[in-house]
Amino acid sequence: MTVYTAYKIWLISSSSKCNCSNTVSLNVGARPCHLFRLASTGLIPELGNLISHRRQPAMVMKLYGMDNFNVQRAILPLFEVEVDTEKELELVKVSLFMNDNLKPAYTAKQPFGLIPYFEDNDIAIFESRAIARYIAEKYDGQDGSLLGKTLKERAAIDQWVESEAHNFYPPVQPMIKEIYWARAMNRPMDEELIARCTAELCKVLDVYEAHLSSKQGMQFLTGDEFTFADVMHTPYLWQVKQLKAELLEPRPHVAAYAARITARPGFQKLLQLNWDAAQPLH
Ligand SMILES: N[C@@H](CCC(=O)N[C@@H](CS)C(=O)NCC(=O)O)C(=O)O
Repeated sequence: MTVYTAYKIWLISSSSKCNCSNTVSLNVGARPCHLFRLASTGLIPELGNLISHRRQPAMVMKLYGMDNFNVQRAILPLFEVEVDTEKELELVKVSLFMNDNLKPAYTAKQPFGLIPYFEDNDIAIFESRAIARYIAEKYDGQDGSLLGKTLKERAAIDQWVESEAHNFYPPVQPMIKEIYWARAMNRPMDEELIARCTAELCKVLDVYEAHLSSKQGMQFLTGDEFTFADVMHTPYLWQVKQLKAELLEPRPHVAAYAARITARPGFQKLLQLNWDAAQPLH
């Protein structure tokens, strides 16, 4: 059974049409996809109206940022569910190199001065994981689900989502950041920081290696299906693969996992996102 064992939908017919009210009880283990399917039959016109906001790209979504891994994490779900990002996503460039993130026009939106920041009509969100979850929820069920179908699946997904934020990200982020900034500023790397982060990251990757090898043929973090937990890990694992491949070599299951998730068409398309064509920040 799914989390949603039943949806009880009160369809109040508009008084201009009739004075009655209809109660429709859907005992279908209903998830949003069931509602979409039912709506598409046209049997209950009011249902179509009720959920139409989830189907219509009333306005394009706006993503503020630049080519960056936290930014990638925020919108990878859009690419996984194959939203037409050329039509439905507008990019606004916030360059960290130009300190755009500290300009009042940006901090008025994102008070911590960090990228990314995201808008969808009247919904405005900062924090990449919150943005990603919003997108995954918005499109949940249209073409499968990144968020899991059962309570058990969702619990496992959430566990690995949290593991990314609290175990994987803390050592990997400063390490990758230091590599990029040292290159961009043409200065020597802080080797002590790199060594410290590498040592911490190795311990974390050992846990991932043990987990991914614990069941035969385990493709993704929670089993055979790519989920939101894998979305969370993709951009920084891609960086580890690119810049610190020697950390993956002794961990074959993590190496295969990293290869698998970063080869997905959605992520490969996301890597092509053209930030040069982004609008400037006003
Ligand atoms: N927890 C935030 C972190 C965002 C973050 O750290 N962004 C970095 C780029 S990777 C940033 O904007 N740094 C600007 C600065 O530190 O001034 C999120 O996930 O959105």
